[in-house]
Amino acid sequence: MAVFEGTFTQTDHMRFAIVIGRFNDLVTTKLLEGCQDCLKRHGVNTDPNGTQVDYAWVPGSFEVPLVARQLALTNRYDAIICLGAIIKGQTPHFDYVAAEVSKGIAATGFQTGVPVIFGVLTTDTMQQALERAGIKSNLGWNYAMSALEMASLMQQVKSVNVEPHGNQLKAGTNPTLPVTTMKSAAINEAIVRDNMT
Ligand code: INI
Repeated sequence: MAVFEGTFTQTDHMRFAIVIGRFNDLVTTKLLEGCQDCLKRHGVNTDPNGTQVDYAWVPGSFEVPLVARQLALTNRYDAIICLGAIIKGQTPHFDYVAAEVSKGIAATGFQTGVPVIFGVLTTDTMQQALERAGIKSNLGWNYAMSALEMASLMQQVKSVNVEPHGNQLKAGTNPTLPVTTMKSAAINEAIVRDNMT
């Protein structure tokens, strides 16, 4: 059997997209700098005119998942890094934006099979955000590390051949559905049955 683990080398063939929210750009531009620094030091050419990294600026964090998804669907990228800064204000806006962004980013990864990195800071104050974007540390660096690791890991996992035995289909089951989907379909049917009785 095997152990799959991402590496941080052999990056010359990798392609990334970085989606950045302009809202609180004092913070997001710093996260972007941290991200670029990390990618560069791992051999990635971060020049927007180069062949390895594309950049997309959006108005705020709320718009990040939509653009990330569209980019993921192109099949052009090994990983997508989403950067934003959501800072608690006097209104409940923070909670709405934060909830939608985190769900949207997670869904984008699941739906497309492309690693999508959650690089959106959620803090109570601007001071806390700045501390995480360069004053104490720069989490932009960490987000880029996650992107490198996931890009490498997914390449390995995708290259695994499907075994003819193991998850074998039983006679009479729908061969067009993956086994996991079949299981959840069976669970859904059971829930519907239970609710009807
Ligand atoms: N966008 C952010 O990225 N961070 C915030 O803190 C924020 N707050 O608090 O309002 C924010 N709002 C804008 C939002 O992301 C959308 O751009 C806007 O609502 C238009 O859809």
